[in-house]
Amino acid sequence: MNKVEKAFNTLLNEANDLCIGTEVVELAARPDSFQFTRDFYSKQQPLIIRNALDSWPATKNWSPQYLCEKFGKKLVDVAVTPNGYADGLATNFSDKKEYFVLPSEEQMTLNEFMQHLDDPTGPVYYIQKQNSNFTSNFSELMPDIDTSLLEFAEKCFQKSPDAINFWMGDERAVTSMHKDPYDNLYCVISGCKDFILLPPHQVVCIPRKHYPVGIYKRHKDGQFFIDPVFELNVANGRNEVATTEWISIDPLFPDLELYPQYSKTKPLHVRVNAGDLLYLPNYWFHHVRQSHKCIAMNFWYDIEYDTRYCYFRMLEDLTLD
Ligand SMILES: O=C(O)CCC(=O)C(=O)O
Repeated sequence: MNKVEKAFNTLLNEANDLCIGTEVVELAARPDSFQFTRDFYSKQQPLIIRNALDSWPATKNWSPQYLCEKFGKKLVDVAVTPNGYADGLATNFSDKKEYFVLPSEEQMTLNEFMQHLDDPTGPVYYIQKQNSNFTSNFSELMPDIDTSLLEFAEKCFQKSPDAINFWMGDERAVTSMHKDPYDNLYCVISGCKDFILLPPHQVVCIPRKHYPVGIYKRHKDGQFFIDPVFELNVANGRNEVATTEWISIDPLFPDLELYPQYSKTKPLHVRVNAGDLLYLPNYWFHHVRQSHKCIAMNFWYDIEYDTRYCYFRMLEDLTLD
C-alpha cells in the first residue's frame, strides 16, 4: 500500500469513527437556528425533520388533480428519456461508447405531462429542470409555500436561495449519483423520495472519469438516439465533442469487480415522506428515486468557498481516473 492509499484509509476510518454516523439524524420538530448551525451546518451533517412542512397549504392541497385543475393548460419544460436517467450514463449504439447523456427537453401542457405519467410503458417524463423552474414555471403556487418555516436554516446560511426547483415525475425516473455546490433544503410535498447519500470525503472511493457528452434526441417515429454535443476547443480552434466528469458507478448495482474501492463507502439511506424536509449539506453525493407522481421542491443555497471546499477539490484531483 503506498503512502497516499494509507492516508485515504486513515481518512475513511477516522471520519467514520468520529463524525459520520450510520443513519441520517431525524428530528420531530424544526431546530432553532443556533442548534441547526451548531449540530448540522457546521458539521456538514444531513438532517431530516419529520412533518416539518405539514402546515404548508402545498402539503395539504397539491396533488396531480389539483395541479391539473389549476394549471392544466400551462406549458411546462419536461425532461424526456428512454430509460428514466436524465443526466446519466448510457451507451451510444452508433459508436459503442459510454456517454454522459442529457435529457431531451420538451415543452408540453401540464395535462399532457400527466397523461404521459399514466403510461407506464412509454418514455420517462420528469419535471426536473434545475434552473429555478418553480419561480419561472410555477410562481402562481408560491402562496401555498410558507418560506418562514425555512428561516431556521436561512439565518444560518445568511442568504436567500439561488434557485427554487420543482420536481414531479414517474417512479421510473432516477437521479444518478452526483453532488452539487449548494446547501440543499429538500421538501417532499406528495409521495416519497428515497435518497442514497455518501459524505464528501468518500470521494476517494467513488470511481469517476471523463465521459463524452451527448443529448437524447428523437427520430420522427419517436425512437431515441444519442446526439454528441460539440464545443469549441479554444486550445486548437476545433469543434470537438464536449466531455464532463461523472460517477462511473450505479449505487443500486455497484460493479465491485471493476471498482473494488467502492466497497469502502458507507452509504446512508433515507426515505423522505410528504411533509418532511431533508437538509443535504453541499458536496454530499446523492442518488434519488421516487414514488409515482411524487411532487417535491428544493431550495439551493450557494456555498462558502472555504478551506473545506479546497480540501475537497484536492481529494477530487488526487482520485480522478
Ligand atoms: O429529486 C431528484 O430527483 C433529485 C434531487 C437532487 O438531485 C437535488 O436536489 O440536488
